[in-house]
Amino acid sequence: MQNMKIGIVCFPTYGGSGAVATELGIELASLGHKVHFISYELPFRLQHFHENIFFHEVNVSDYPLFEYPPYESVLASKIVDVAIYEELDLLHVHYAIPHASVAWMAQQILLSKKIRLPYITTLHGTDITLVGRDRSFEPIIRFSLNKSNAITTVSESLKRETLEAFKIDNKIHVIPNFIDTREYDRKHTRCIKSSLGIPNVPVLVHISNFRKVKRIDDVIKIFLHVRKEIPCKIILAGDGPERAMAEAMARNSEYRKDIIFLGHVPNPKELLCMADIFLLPSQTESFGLSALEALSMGVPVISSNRGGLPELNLHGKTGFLHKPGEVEQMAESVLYILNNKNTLQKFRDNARKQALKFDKNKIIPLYITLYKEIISQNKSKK
Ligand code: GMT
Repeated sequence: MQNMKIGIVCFPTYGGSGAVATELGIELASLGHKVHFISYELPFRLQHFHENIFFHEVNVSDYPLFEYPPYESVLASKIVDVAIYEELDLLHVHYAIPHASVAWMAQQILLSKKIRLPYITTLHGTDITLVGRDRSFEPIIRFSLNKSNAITTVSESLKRETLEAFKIDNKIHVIPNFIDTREYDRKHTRCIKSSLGIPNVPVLVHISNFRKVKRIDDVIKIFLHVRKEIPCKIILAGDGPERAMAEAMARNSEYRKDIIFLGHVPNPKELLCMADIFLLPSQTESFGLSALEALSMGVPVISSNRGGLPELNLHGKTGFLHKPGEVEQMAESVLYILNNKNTLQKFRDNARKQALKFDKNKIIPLYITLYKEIISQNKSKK
């Protein structure tokens, strides 16, 4: 099959799904495929000019008549436009809500013009959590998933959860998150702890969008337990709704000088290269891309044991897993690793070895194979 023309719809802001969608697009483009990103903003990881990558902005005007901007309708029209004029072979949407239902709408409009555009939906987790909280989303998610030409989830755990939450007739393909292990390599990253005024003490790192699901209060609690035992620092990167609460916790503590809030960092590896431990005590993670980034940089991970995390973080090898909220146990695991240089080195080596299993060169071909299968099925229907 010749080079493909792929449309990618994703949320552009900070977050794992946008990162996965963008890195996938960049890799496909580097292999010669034409990639058309369709989103309301330039995806945050699309910082440079790339050959074969095109961006189509979904511009929702503020009509005084509407209380809610008609984002879905504008997106559907944009997909139709791009599909016709760029002759897309396939559309890949990230998130069922609202992208899968919009993809179906666009597909129907195109069909009325005798154009068949297959779409693949990748689930990243929050759709399923959302439905757990609000069943009113169930009909639209179930419908748009069953109408997808293929569904992928980022872990076995998310596949199980999806099948439990919805009656799905389609096959679900598990394609985990991936990483460029050559880029995320401690050996090739110039790292200067002193640039953050950090003396030679262990550094704990947490990176997220500070949503409630990340349990940022637990991150601070774990650190305070560890800090009582040994001198160390923690760097928290990212921003979001829980940041003010976390800052208040830090400011009220006697160790406030050891807790650094950095805000958004454009390139996590520049921070992870300073880290001795990565903390991810989330209530759940469908995969945990930030933990994979840490492992690839040779940083052991102390995480919760929910969602897809046990598929990535190996208990007693690449880090430790505990139930959400078990902050003392998590702190003990941090101390166990930090208290002995050889133990830390062993965990670092295991972390790197585990990350290599998720290298982009192993995972991206899984998407390409699926794309080709769906495109050729679509062509045979014509
Ligand atoms: O973790 C977040 O809050 C961001 C979220 C997103 O949609 O961008 O991440 C989800 O998708 C990532 C990429 O597949 C996964 O690595 C994250 O584990 C997942 N987050 C959750 O399940 C909470």
